Amino acid sequence: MLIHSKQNWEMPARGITPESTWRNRREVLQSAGFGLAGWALGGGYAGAQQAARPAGQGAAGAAAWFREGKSNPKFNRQDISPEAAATGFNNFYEFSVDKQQVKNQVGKFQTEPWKVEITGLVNKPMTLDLDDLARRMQSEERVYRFRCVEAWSMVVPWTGFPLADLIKLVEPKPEAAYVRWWTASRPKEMPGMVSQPWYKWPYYEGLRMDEAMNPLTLVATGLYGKPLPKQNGAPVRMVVPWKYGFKSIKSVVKIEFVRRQPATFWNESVPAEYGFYANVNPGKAHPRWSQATDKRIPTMEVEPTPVFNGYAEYVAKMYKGNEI
Ligand SMILES: Nc1nc2c(c(=O)[nH]1)N[C@H]1C(S)=C(S)[C@@H](COP(=O)(O)O)O[C@H]1N2
Ligand SMILES: [Mo]
Repeated sequence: MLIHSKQNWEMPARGITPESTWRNRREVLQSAGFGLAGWALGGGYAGAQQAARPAGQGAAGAAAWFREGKSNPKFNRQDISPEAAATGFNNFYEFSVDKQQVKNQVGKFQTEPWKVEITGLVNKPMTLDLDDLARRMQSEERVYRFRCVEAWSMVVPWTGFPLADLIKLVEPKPEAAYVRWWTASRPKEMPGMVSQPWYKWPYYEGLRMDEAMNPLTLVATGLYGKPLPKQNGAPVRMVVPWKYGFKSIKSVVKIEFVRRQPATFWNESVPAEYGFYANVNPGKAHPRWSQATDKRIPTMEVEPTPVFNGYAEYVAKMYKGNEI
């Protein structure tokens, strides 16, 4: 992200999978009502998904705990990125800094069984496994724009539930003002931890309590109607769509409610370049590049970056304007 001057987000044309390859054959066959034109014009994923699978029915071959959830029409879009882009072009430094290699380095990563410990300033600390999460939380599908600080973007259909629902379950104490979380630390399964010992592993992130409670903040367990692939942060990750992608921590094992603003991985590594808040702001350049536009993966089409990544109506009221 910061050490390499070469912009490795430049995805070579040969790395782009044609739509016909990534599209699931079963979905194609079953979505007779959705012709090729529908796919090409956008909306193909959601449309075919609805036609192919009644709501609530799991994707074929999915993990037993996984519940797909209904599409939330409030958070839907027609410009969903190809699945192969979202699952083949990843930032997950525990495995590799090469975005197109992450998916080839996750083979040893054991994501089931999995436990998430919730601790700190709460009345009901608890440890939940994937079945508990699926049983106690109501999942839905939301299509969010995703904006990396490196000036690329995607549009991704996540399956998940609002973090606020989980927070209500554990009953934070009044003095809990921030939430922090950690990624699993498994050097034997995560080759990037070993090859890059200079980073402050394990990866850690956090939010202010009102940000964590914001209805947009999602705990994701799936994407494209299936359980999260390992390279996207299986089995459970955060998605904070109005902030730069590095706030959306992957493969979370621990959540803690605390009094003070927690340190975060990238802010502690390079404070001048990556803030705690990291709200998407096209008007504020990164020290080394403009944030005014971004490139959509995989077409590399340049688009203006919207304020708060397009979610100002939900989040602008939380800020005074001096948070970075
Ligand atoms: N544990 C962990 N979480 C992480 C990262 C990481 O390196 N390690 N990278 C972040 C960054 S910089 C981005 S852009 C997103 C990428 O998510 P994606 O691969 O699902 O698109 O994950 C974020 N979460
Ligand atoms: Mo990122």
